[in-house]
Amino acid sequence: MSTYKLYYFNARGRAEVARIIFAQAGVKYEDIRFQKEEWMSKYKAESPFGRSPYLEVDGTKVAGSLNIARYLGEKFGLAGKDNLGNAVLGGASDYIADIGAHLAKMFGVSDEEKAKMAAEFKDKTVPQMFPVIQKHVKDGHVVGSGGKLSWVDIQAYFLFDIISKDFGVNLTDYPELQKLVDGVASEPNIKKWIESRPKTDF
Ligand SMILES: N[C@@H](CCC(=O)N[C@@H](CS)C(=O)NCC(=O)O)C(=O)O
Repeated sequence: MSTYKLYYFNARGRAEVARIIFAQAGVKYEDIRFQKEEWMSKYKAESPFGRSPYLEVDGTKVAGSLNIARYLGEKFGLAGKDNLGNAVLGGASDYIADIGAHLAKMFGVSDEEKAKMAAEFKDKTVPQMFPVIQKHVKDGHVVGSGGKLSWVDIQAYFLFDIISKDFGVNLTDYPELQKLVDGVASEPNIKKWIESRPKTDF
């Protein structure tokens, strides 16, 4: 049995998909959370590329939030139905990350600028990108897994849940995405984690 340590700020952010995967798989890990000061004075130098999150598996450090999610998904049976399925899922993951990149740009800008960017995201990006990703979701699962829960469903759930709650995007206009979000949120292990996880601003 491997030993896992996940390092990130005390936030959901880019580490939360990995945490939800651990919760779903019922696998124990150390959820190491630091403040900005500790990041700068200690963890940044210890991380593989000076960025977080990073995951330590039996002493080996792995970087990149989606790379970590894919590694854990494949290890814990939350992956594609075969190699080709993994590749199909990977393409959807990439596109979902492109949607998420629009939100990441809103960090650290003024409130006024953020409001402008959020309105543009809701009015332009969502109608452009949501119909495209929705075509790759069938019966509440991103295509590629053979109709079962995958790490990309969890990635999609995490992002679409934020978009609907914090950006006022009505997912009922995108029924497959709504079904995916509801399905992932109602997985018993995930539900338990969401109810019990540390409360943070983002
Ligand atoms: N592509 C990377 C991006 C990692 C990243 O930008 N992490 C930020 C936190 S969300 C970070 O480490 N910032 C602190 C720093 O660069 O010193 C990933 O997805 O893991």
